[in-house]
Amino acid sequence: MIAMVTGASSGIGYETALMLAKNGYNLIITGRRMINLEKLKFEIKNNFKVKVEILCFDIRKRQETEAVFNSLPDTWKQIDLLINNAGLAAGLDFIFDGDIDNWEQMIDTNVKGLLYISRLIMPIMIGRLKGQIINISSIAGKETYPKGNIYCASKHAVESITKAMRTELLPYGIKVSSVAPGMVETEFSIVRLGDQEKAKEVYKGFEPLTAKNIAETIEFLITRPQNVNINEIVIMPTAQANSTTTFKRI
Ligand code: NDP
Ligand code: 8X3
Repeated sequence: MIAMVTGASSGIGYETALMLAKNGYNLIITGRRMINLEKLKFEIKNNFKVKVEILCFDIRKRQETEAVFNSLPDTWKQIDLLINNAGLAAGLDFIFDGDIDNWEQMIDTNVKGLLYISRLIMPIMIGRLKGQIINISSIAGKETYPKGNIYCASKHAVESITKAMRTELLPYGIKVSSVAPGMVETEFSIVRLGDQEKAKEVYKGFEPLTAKNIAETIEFLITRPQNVNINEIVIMPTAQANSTTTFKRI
């Protein structure tokens, strides 16, 4: 069995790759930071008897994405499980005040990048009449909160694309799900705010989700019997009711 995890160089993707290795999947791990991907490969190789292939590329770049994927040997292209995880939030500003470069980065990564990689892999799954795709959405794909605007829009798009994939891949026996977490402490807020200290403040006074919590949720999805598909899961920290209501003890 072969799984591809996009955005495996940190956070949810990193932990998901470890969980999949534990479940016996040979892995294609992707991201832009080669050093992190090498570290993950080393950790997997030290702990599990599975093969690991690194694909280092920027998912926003369509031609680069296609060329890197096409460079894989045919055996590696027979992907059973695709975890569309690579993504980010850039900035936290009102829409009337927003940084258009940030908007482009979020749309290009979270929406277009997810589509580029899926477009390469879906025909292979269709040809084999099997496969599973799990798209990492967010509570931001279910709700829209102030200053979340374009990030929320990009994750609403992920929700919509997930539903389209599930409908269109139905005749081919391919399972499609989305996982929509609330706040998970990863590099997410460091990337969003561009500042380690400000990022720490986001998780102060309550216990956020961990990347491992999300990997375990994905493990539940991939271990259901063949006749069962979980369409979507919303997973929140116990202290977070929705995108704007978090109970903090500070
Ligand atoms: P991290 O910042 O820790 O990880 C993000 C991953 O995405 C990294 O591996 C990064 O790799 C990759 N990535 C980002 N941009 C690109 C790009 N242009 N090309 C290739 N890879 C890219 O954050 P999380 O683990 O938290 O985020 C993973 C997913 O989970 C995202 O889709 C995020 O929106 C979603 N999510 C996160 C939540 C949270 O609170 N943390 C909650 C809900 C959803 P590299 O930098 O090496 O390219
Ligand atoms: C990340 C969670 O609430 O910051 O998707 O949008 S949130």
